[in-house]
Amino acid sequence: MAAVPTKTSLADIYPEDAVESQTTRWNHLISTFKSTYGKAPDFISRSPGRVNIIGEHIDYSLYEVLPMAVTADVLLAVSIHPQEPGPSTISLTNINPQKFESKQFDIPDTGDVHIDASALEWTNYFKSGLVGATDLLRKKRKDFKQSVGMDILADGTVPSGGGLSSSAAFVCASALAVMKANGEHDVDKKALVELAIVSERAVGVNSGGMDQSASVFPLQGQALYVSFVPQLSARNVSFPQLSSPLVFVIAQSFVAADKHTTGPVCYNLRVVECTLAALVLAKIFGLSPLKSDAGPLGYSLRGFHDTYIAKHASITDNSKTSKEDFQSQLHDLVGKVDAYLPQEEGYTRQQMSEILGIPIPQLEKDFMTKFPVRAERFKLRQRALHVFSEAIRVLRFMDLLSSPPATTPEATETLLKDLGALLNETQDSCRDVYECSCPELDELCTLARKAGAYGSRLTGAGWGGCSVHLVPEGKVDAVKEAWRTEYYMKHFPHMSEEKWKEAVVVSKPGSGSCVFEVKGESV
Ligand code: NG1
Repeated sequence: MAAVPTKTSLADIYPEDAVESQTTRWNHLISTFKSTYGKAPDFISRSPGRVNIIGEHIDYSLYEVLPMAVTADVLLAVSIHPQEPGPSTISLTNINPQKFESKQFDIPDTGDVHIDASALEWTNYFKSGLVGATDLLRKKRKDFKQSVGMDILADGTVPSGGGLSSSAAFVCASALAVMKANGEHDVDKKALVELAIVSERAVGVNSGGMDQSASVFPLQGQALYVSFVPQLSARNVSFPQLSSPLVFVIAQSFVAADKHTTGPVCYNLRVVECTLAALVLAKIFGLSPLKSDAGPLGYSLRGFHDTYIAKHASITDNSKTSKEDFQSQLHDLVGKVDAYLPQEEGYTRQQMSEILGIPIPQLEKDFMTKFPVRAERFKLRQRALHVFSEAIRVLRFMDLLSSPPATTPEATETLLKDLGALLNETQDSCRDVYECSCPELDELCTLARKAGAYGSRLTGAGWGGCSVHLVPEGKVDAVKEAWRTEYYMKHFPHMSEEKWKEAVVVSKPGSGSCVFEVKGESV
């Protein structure tokens, strides 16, 4: 079991060039805590945002993804109340109280907390971490009922709706804070990730599992290969040591992508489409009833894939299949989708009901009620094509990262170009097949490539938010300049210096969640 580490130095948390500015920020958090609550915090729980390098919109179909943690994070400074009978009180304030209003609520002595998912409250993310951690503590300790009370001051630098997964960072930091405040000193990373995935679904998003994994697991300087089959697991991945290093630049589109309001036509609809694609394919290939799995609605394209292979190739545990064979299975599935799900215009409820032999009301109840969707047609063909081809790209990207080290400048250039080409293919597929890009993200990608990026694509859910670019070290400034003059100045002519700093970040892989024991007045 790997436990969430307890750190005592910021140098163990952030890349070298960020330590100075982070020290100022952390000390400001501690002094604001003192002026707000009249005492010092007992500890700070931290969880970072992430950028997904490759593997977009396939985590909820249970295919592997490759994100990395970023420096931007959520910090929760916490002081624990002594345990007393009766309700316990949670006070939540934010370092930015104008934007995030202070709140207080009681946890009744039953220990159960209600979350109103219809209200867009920042404190809901804390509550969802609290509910998840309470459940876990109840499973661990028979006599555990109710969390202790806490005073909390939050400071988040992951832009919300910016595609860097601020919500997962907040939920993970919250759940970790609750565990720690209730006396858990060695919080298992995997248990924390699993509870954060379930918790985030309580706030109305049918989340995959990539973000929570990328927030909790990473070791500094490494990306993370996350697998969901046969169970959630993650492996830290080092980038190859090259004469010119891999530099990822993140650029905000500043188009807010609010998953909660757009869920019924964007994110949650994609989850429904992928789930139904799995069921329809299973039916077409005589594999019904498909065994239920860890997909958010109980079935996944990976579940269909493994079942198909079990039947046609007699492979009972496909997670042990070699990467080469797995890729050729995926190529075969791309061909099958092309031939057997021909309807470019999508499938109506009536058509899916006929294929599956499930009455429409049942179909709606099983797959469109928990997370409601608004759609007349469901694009099963396109969604399945994207998922299988994106799963192939992740494997090809991993192959390139682990290929024998490039020793000459020419070989390095070829490797970087090949990696970039895969990012570009992902962008094309997200834009044209999965339909999760937007004109602004496309524009950022086009500008970056013109200015010399090897590869450019949206990252995260899309429909706005963030983009990620693999850029030659010597061309970072040229790419930034192209965006500044041709994107940001055009779309946001009055952009402040501060916003500009937020807009573009050169990101090194950062470290995952940790607890920091506060001793004294500063860090
Ligand atoms: P964002 O919206 O960027 O945090 C979402 C999902 C991920 C994954 C990506 C698309 C949540 C919390 N996160 O990420 O699990 O599906 O979209 O690859 O729902």
